[in-house]
Amino acid sequence: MKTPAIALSAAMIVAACSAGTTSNAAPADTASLDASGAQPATPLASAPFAVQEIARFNEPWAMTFLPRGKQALITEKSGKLKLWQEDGPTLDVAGVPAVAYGGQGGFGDVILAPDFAASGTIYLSWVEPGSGDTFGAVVGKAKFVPGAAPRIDGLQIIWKQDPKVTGRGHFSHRLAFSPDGQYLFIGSGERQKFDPAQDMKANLGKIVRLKPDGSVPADNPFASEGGVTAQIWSLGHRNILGLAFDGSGRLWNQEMGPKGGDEVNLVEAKANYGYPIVSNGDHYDGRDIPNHPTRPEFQAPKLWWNPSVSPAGLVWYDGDVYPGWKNSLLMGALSGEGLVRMQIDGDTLHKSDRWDFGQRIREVEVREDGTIWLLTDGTDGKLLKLVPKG
Ligand SMILES: [Ca+2]
Ligand SMILES: [Ca+2]
Repeated sequence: MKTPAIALSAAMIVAACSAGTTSNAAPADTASLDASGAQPATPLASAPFAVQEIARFNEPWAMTFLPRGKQALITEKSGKLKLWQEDGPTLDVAGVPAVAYGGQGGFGDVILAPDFAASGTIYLSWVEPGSGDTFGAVVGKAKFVPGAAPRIDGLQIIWKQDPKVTGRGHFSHRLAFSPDGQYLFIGSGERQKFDPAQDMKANLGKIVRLKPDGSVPADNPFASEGGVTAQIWSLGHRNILGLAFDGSGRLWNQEMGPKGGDEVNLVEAKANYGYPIVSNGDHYDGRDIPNHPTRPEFQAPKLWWNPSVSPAGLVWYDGDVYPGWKNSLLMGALSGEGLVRMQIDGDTLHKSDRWDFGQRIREVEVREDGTIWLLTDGTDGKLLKLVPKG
């Protein structure tokens, strides 16, 4: 969809004004920007932070801080789990599974169990091969054992993508626990196969909801149907690369659209987000996919981007370190080479900032001290700290 010239010029004025603002309230004239696919990027020079390089990793994919934030676990796509230490060397964590590395696949997400302080349990996702030339993402839990030679013990697979299919794209395999610690949510991509996102006999193109041991909660919306259908929380998703709960306990996801149409959605039980029947993007070969407004029975995104920014990573921010950022969602961008901030305003999201890093951002995390840390993409991927400007 072509952006009307009048909307774009309004967007540029908003972007120019937002650099110096410290207000949580979005000006009324952001409405046209929020309702369009547009969001101009702002140079880093005007950002309320400086960017500090901390360390480098080989194709880092995801990270999570350990309690107190002096250490972090970082996955590398080719199959390593690293323990980064602020006051010590970065160490390899032993005992990790073999991963099917290639295309978009390999090691995926890493998160802490809600009871990590007592149990040491972590959750990991990765890609495993199936029969023939097929692949699928899996999720496992294990105990993290710290020390000079850190390792994981008792790795147990608790979930698998079903069915395994050919190709090495759109695994998603992003993980998030509900704030009450009772439910594990998994983003499961449609594996570049389109129709599985609407197929209730496949758990591809879905967000699934499990108990921490991988069993299906009795109150899942399709629990009575059994099989992988019982796992499904929401459907019609494409390639989910970020899940985050906000302070109200609501789940948000971002997902890559096809050619255009990247989305941020408010995730609701039983809701159908419409892919591949509708998208504000279109097929890469130029064939049309009807836009969301043509089929109001599907849940429309709260925000969307066209051209694509290629979202990666999503966190909810509630700190005070960067003025005016309280109650925001922060999302990395791969092709968009930057960081997107979205202010939450009730059920509305605003395109509040888009900072131009000139580097593909793969992952976003918040440390206990309220500072934001990023991973850049690629074989010389960087761990970056956003140091607030005084
Ligand atoms: Ca993370
Ligand atoms: Ca379309």
